[in-house]
This record gives sequence, structure tokens and C-alpha cells, in this order.
Amino acid sequence: MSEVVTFTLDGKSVTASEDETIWQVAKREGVGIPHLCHKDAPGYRSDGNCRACMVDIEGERTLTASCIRHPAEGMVVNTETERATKAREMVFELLMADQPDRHAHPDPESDFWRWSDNIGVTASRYAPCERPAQDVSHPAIAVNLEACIACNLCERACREVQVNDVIGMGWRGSHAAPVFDLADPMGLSSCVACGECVSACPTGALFEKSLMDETAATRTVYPDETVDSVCPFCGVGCLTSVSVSDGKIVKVEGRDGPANENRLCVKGRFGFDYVSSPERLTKPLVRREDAPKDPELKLNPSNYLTVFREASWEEALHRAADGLKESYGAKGGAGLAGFGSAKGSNEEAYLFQKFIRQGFGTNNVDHCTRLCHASSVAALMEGIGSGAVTAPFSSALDADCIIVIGARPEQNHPVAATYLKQAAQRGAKLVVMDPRHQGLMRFADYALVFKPGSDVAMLNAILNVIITEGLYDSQYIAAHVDGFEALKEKIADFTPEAMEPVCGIDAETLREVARLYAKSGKSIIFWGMGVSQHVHGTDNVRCLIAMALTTGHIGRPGTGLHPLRGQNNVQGASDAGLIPQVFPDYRSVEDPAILAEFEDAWGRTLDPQRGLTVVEIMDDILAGGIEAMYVMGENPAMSDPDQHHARKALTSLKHLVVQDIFLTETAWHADVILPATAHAEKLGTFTNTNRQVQIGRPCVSAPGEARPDLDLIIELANRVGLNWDYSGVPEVYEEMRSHMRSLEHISWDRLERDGTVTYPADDDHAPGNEILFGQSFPTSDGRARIVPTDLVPPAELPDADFPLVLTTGRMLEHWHTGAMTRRATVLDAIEPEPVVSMHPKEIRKAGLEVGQQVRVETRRGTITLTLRADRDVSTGMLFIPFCFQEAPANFLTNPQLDPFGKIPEFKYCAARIAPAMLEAAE
Ligand SMILES: Nc1nc2c(c(=O)[nH]1)N[C@H]1C(S)=C(S)[C@@H](COP(=O)(O)OP(=O)(O)OC[C@H]3O[C@@H](n4cnc5c(=O)[nH]c(N)nc54)[C@H](O)[C@@H]3O)O[C@H]1N2
Ligand SMILES: Nc1nc2c(c(=O)[nH]1)N[C@H]1C(S)=C(S)[C@@H](COP(=O)(O)OP(=O)(O)OC[C@H]3O[C@@H](n4cnc5c(=O)[nH]c(N)nc54)[C@H](O)[C@@H]3O)O[C@H]1N2
Ligand SMILES: [Mo]
Repeated sequence: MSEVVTFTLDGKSVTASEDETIWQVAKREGVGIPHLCHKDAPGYRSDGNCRACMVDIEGERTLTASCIRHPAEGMVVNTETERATKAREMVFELLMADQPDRHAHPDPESDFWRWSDNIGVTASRYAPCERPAQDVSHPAIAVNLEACIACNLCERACREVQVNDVIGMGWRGSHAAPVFDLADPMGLSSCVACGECVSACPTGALFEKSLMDETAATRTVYPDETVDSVCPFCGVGCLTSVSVSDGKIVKVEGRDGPANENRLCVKGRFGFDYVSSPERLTKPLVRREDAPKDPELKLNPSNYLTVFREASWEEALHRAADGLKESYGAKGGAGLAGFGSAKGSNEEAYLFQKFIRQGFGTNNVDHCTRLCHASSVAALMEGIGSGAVTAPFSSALDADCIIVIGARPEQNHPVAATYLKQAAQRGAKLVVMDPRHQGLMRFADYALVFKPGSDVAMLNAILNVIITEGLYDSQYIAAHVDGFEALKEKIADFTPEAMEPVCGIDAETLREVARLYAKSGKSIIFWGMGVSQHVHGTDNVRCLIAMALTTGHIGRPGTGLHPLRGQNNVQGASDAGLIPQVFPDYRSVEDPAILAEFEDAWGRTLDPQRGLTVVEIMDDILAGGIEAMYVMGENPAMSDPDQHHARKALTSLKHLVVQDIFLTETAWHADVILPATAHAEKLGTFTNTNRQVQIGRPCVSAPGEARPDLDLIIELANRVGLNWDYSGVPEVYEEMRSHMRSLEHISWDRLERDGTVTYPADDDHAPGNEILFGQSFPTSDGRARIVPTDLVPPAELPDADFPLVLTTGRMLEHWHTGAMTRRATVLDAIEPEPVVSMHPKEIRKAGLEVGQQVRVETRRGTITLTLRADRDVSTGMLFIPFCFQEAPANFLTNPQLDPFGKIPEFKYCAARIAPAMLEAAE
């Protein structure tokens, strides 16, 4: 505990903790001391270099920088003595000499000018020094170093807050200035465009181009209003502050949310203009009677009106509902299916699944979680009775040992990654396990680049060491865990020596990692798609659960299991019952008592059997079963595996309703297209990977006739006779909550008041429980269960014809199928074209050339794209992101499913590569 001290500030006696700075106490007491190099925000270390915050301390010969000086008992501090004010004025005057004129300044409203106004410094008597050249090489950020005051906030932002290590301070004395790694200019550096430096810069020397004139020399845009919301991209759930000018989003800043503490990544900060894209759907569309459905999809967005025609809302909704009713009439619920959205809100997910279940008496309702953490959830439900994370990612800061396996958080959960990197820098041991190298490995004590698809071998070897070396926690096991004996028996053969050739990691390293994980006081595991997207995905997760349960690394701060959830609301959509096996809160549709409860609530007979999952639905369509679908906010024509098959299925539907914000590849197959509002245009709650429920708010109005998703679901429900009458989003939230124990004590009003609440919460006021299962597990008997696993190889191994392993995934700048981010100017400027990445050695070996067009082929399809050299990709492997519609990676992927999670094997199939020009010769 820090000591409390009493001192005098401007004649007033104040108490403060020793840890506080004089600047902080002054702020608290309502005394505003100018500051430039000091940023009053979490994660920023005070540096005391700019001297703008000087104060006078009685008895001291020199003035002192209040941002780094701590108060002491009895100290007498004066902020307004003549000496202090003159010194501060002098600092501003000297700095102003070097600034460009205010009317031509990068940001005439910057902190620098605000403080200058505040203390009355308007001009400088001093001569300017030489002016550095402008750097506009970066698509999002303008660098006007003539406005730089060398306060090094950008360096702290880059290195200490976001831990990206791109910016450093170069040169000396009055020449000191930020420099970017690899090379100036910024656009050629390894900058990941998180924009933290822009947000930190007190002068506008680093500034958003979106607020500037075309030359990016001076600011021209001043927002009319700013709305508090939440980021629409990933499961981290960064809180945002969205600035709007002339009805358009012009800037996004991070807010101090529990998941992000003001931080953002490139998508959240600079990926906003998809919302105002001219390609937004603005009118309902219906397919022209004479327009054939083409599974090969010759996309030509400019002539979409030859395939569709614009319709009134009345006609479009009528047709949409009629087609669903017709199939229901012909086949009953078995003839229909719905894909809801993890990009939509909890309320939308809840009403979507209710619409399908209540409207058509079928459980054929699913969403992208099936392609994502379905196997993780299957294993977690089986093992510990809950599919959500047991601890937030910020728990990494409390951990002694952190394992990250099959995930690439620097790219896919960038803000979460900042906490992992900070934890490693503070001394936590970091183990990164992935068949592909990644930046996070720079921070790792152990980087295990193992053979793809061999997780079970590697993890069972680790379990073998934990058991044979007696590193398990027998007390914890006795009190909380079943299945240990069976594991012990199974694991006996999986010695590190036996598994070394299978997974490619030497036995001694496996032993060291096992000891590190088991012996550390607090160990936590994070995982992602590299673990889940396999035919043995559930087994992979079973191993991770067994590691946590045998060692008791669960239920305490700094320990636990954290599947990094992907979409901004995949946790919430799953919780809300957007899955075929369960109602809201994971309550089985096959349990008669639960079924009866929902039949009672919804006033109809419901389907007593689990429905079909995403890939099963596609198969069922082709088998002549399902004939009508409603797809909202998903793009299965890009995201499902084996696209030739999936698109054929979509083509053979009798009736397809697509509700989206863009004319996606899926929408091209539709009979009716309903234009919806984007995230930034509507109200709703979203649940992030940490189980934090947060409100997203409308920031701009919808384009054209686009309507909120929730209204559209209600419209359709009423047209199939459900008589729904909701007064608005809060009422839907409250109805959903009435079915969900997990949201007890988290009312809409509370969310409005508190901003973020973590579920589960114990009462209406106490903060939610971040760490779960310290006492017991939500299973029938309160105990957790270990399920031992065997080696199951990937479904399709390389062979003479297809000698390489193809793995697919993501890019930092793009979101999944590219629907949103390909239409975000900055993001598409950074990654504009489809690429396949290969190790430079392999490229040479194959006689290929970097940058050339190549064909990548699997047993299911071929695509043509540009070859990129990437040392991260292991030899023998290819990596392709699935965001490019010009070369859809999912033409190639294998639709084989994990038997438990029903997730396809996106991460492994056999492939070959050849120069594209051979195509003509063949
Ligand atoms: N920029 C961006 N961020 C995103 C998304 C996006 O589209 N773009 N999508 C969001 C969504 S929905 C999700 S689910 C998350 C996904 O986030 P991640 O889970 O990080 O996803 P991926 O990049 O697909 O795959 C992760 C890692 O799995 C590794 N891998 C491949 N094969 C194997 C294997 O056999 N074993 C193991 N252990 N690892 C393997 C890959 O090398 C890769 O590094 O990202 C979310 N965040
Ligand atoms: N090869 C390969 N394939 C994969 C994966 C992989 O790693 N490799 N990963 C899988 C995973 S983990 C996932 S989660 C899936 C994701 O698969 P999808 O969910 O199909 O992908 P998205 O591109 O996120 O699709 C979201 C859609 O919602 C629309 N949209 C955005 N906001 C709104 C809104 O407010 N309202 C409405 N109505 N629509 C909106 C977008 O325009 C877009 O069409 O992909 C899976 N597919
Ligand atoms: Mo996902």
C-alpha cells in the first residue's frame, strides 16, 4: 500500500497518495497545469521532457516538472508563481518559434495550440530552425515533423503502450525527431497503423489524413459531434469514440474501455469508411425473373441491375416472407434454414433464432461460430460445462506463464496482443506455439514452430511430462477433476521422445515447456483457429483443458482458458442461441423440460431435435432437403469451405433472402436482397471475448432506404404471422435476458449506466466476475472432466500430386471475406491484392519468382494470385488469406468436419503451386 501524504497546493492543504504526481493531484483539485509530453491516459509513462508543466516548490532552487514529481509530506507547491508561469510561457514561446503558422498548421486545434491560447502565448520572438520535409507516404497518417516538439510521446505510444517498436527518437539536441524503423518514410516502415502515435501526438505532427486537406498539410475537417460506441470488427470489443462530420464518420478514437484502455488497431481506427462506401446497398432488390443463378458467379457489380431490379420495401418483404412460407408449406421446418450474424447485436441474434424456431418450428439456425470456435465450445462444454473464457485476456498481466497456441493476436486481436506483449516485457514467460512464425515470437521465451496438424501429439507429450514427472496438482484433481486416471493411462505412450518426430519439436523443449507451464504459479492459455479449425479441433482443445485441469491453472487471476473469440459479437450471438443445438444460454433443444419452457414462452410446438450446422446445411440443400434460406450478415459464398460446392448449394436454393450492407458474393445468389444498416447506424449490445457486454450506438444515419436489421427480422416475423410487437432494442434485450441466467443483474438500464458489464454478475451493482470457476464448475456435479485424446491425422495429407500443405487465415488489415475492409480505403490501400505467401527458400526451390502470378490448386479448385515471400511461412507450406473475392481461398479448402464441433478443416489441405502462365499452355 502506498503512503498518504499531506501537502500544500496553491495555498490549500491536500492529501494524496505517494504514487500520484503533483500534476495528477492538481488535476484532481481542479488546477489545470499545461502539459505536452505528458499524456493523462492508462499506459503512458510520464517523461518530464517538455517542461510545459513546471511548478514551484518552496525551498527548492529550480522549478520542477509536475508530471514526474511526487508530492512529499509537508511540501508546499505553487503552480502560479511568477517564476513558474514565466517559465511555462517561455517553453511555449520557444516551441512556437518552430511551429508552422497556425492557419497552415497540421492541426490548429491541437493540444499545443489549446494550451498556448490558455496561457496567452500567441506569438514567438525567436527564429525558427530548419523545417523537415513532409512525409505523406502512409495511407492513413500524415507526418509533418515541422510541428514536432520532440516530446517522444509517439515513441512511448508505439513502444510502451502498443509495444510495436516501430518509432524511435533519432538525432540529437534540437535535431531530435521521431524516426521509423527499416527506413524513413513511415509508409515503408513496419508500422502497423494502430494510430496510437497519432492519438498521442500533442501537436498534430502525426495526424489523421482523414481530417486534412488533399496535401495533408493542414486540417480542414472539424467533427460536428462525437458518439460513444464500440468497434465493429473483432472480439476484443474496443470502446470507441466516433467523430462525425457532415453525416460521415471522419475519425475514430479509442475510449477507456476495460478491454482496450483507449487503444485501437488499424481497422478500428482507420477502417471506418466502409460505412459510407458508395457500394452500400440502399434499396431493396429482387432477382429478375430471367436472371439465371450462376454457381460460377461472374461478378460484375457495375451491371447488377441486369440481375436484380429495385423494389419497394413492401414488395421485397412480401416476396421474402412468401418464399419462406411456401417452402414451409411444402416441406415444413426441414425445408428451411437461417444463418444469423456474429457481426450483429445480441438483440438481432436473439430475434433471428427466435424467428427461425418460432416461425418455422426448426432448429436449422446457425452462424459463423460453426466455422470458428465450435470445436472449442464443444470441448469446453464437455470438460467444464461452459463455452466462454474463464478469464479476460488482461489476466495475462497477472500470469507467470502464458501459452498462445494456434492464434496470431498481433494481427487478429491486436489490442489484446498489446497486453500479452506487455506481460512478457514485465517478465511473464511467453510460449508461442504455431506452425507459422509470427511477430509475437520476438517476445517469447519459447517459440515452438511445430508441424501443422500435430497439436495433439505435441500437447499430449506435454501432458505426459506433467504426469510422469509428477508436476500435476493432486489436491486440485481430487477436489475438482474426473478422468485423470484414464488420461494417465492414455498418455503413457505419448512420451516427448515418441512425439518428437510427429510434431517436429525436440523432446527436451517439450519437457521444458511442460515444466514451465506446470510449475509456474499462474499459467494461462490462449488459443485460436489453428487449434479449432481441424478435423481433430475438439481433441486439440481437450488437450489444452487437460493441461489446465491437471495443474489447477484455472479459476485464479492469471490462470485459465481463453479461446480468443473472433467476431465482435460471436460470444453474444452464441449466448443468444444462434446455434442449432441450443436455445439461449446453451440450453439444449433436446431437453424436454427446456423445450417445454420455450414452447410455452413462444406459444407453439418447437423442433425437439437439434438442427443442421453450417456445412451440413449446404450439404442438405444439395441432397434436396433445405430449399429456402434467410442469411443475415454472413457471407457463406466466401467463408464456407469448398466454395464450388457451397456456391452450387446456394444456387440450387429455391428461395434465398440475403440481408446485408453490401452486394456480397452471397447476395449475388439471392432472390431478395434486404439492405440493412451497418453497425455505426444502429443501437444494440455486443459481447466481447472477455464476456463484457457493451452498447454500440448509432453514429450516422443509414444510406438511402436501408433499415435496421432488427426491424427487418420483425417485419418478416410478422409477415409469417408471428405478431411480434417490440417497442425497441431495450425491450428485445430484456426479453432475451428473461431466458438467460447469465445476464441476470445486467439490465438494459444498468448497461446504459455502467457502459460495460462483465457477465456473470452477482448483483445489480457489483462488477461482473472476470475470473470463473474458482470454487466449482457449472457441470451437473460441479466437477470438471478430462477427456483423453488420440492422434488423428489431418483429413488430407500432402502426396506426390499435391505436395504442399495449404493453410488459410487472415491479414491484419482485412476482415474475413473482405466485404467490409475491401471497401475501407485505407485498409485496401495497404493490402490491395490477393496473395499467397511462401518461404523464400521454397520459392527458389520451386523455381518461382516473388511477385509473379501463380496458380494454387487443390483437389477442389484453383485460384490465381500474386506470390509473396514470407519467412513466417514454414517450408512445405502455403498461406492464403480468405479475404479476396478475386481469388477466394475457399475454392481450395477441405470441407471435412470435426465430428464434435462440426467445424471444417480450414487450416490444412494438400495443394500445389505453379506459374500462372502455364494455364494457357495446358
Ligand atoms: N485482421 C483480422 N482480425 C480478425 C479477423 C479477420 O478476419 N481479420 N477475424 C476474427 C475472427 S472471426 C477470428 S475467429 C479470429 C481468428 O484469429 P486467429 O485464431 O489468430 O486466426 P488465424 O489467423 O486464422 O489462425 C491462427 C493461427 O493458426 C495457425 N495454424 C495453422 N495450422 C495450425 C495447426 O495445425 N496447429 C496450430 N496450433 N496452429 C495452426 C496459423 O499459422 C495462424 O498463425 O480473428 C478475428 N480477428
Ligand atoms: N479459408 C478459411 N475460411 C474461413 C476461416 C478461415 O480461417 N479460413 N475462418 C472462418 C471463421 S473463424 C469465421 S468467423 C467465418 C466468418 O465468415 P462470415 O461471417 O461469413 O464473414 P464476414 O466477412 O465477417 O461476413 C459478415 C457479413 O456481414 C455483413 N455485415 C456487416 N455488418 C453488418 C450489419 O450490421 N448488418 C448486416 N445485415 N450485415 C452486416 C458484411 O457485409 C459481410 O457480408 O469465416 C470462416 N471461414
Ligand atoms: Mo471466427
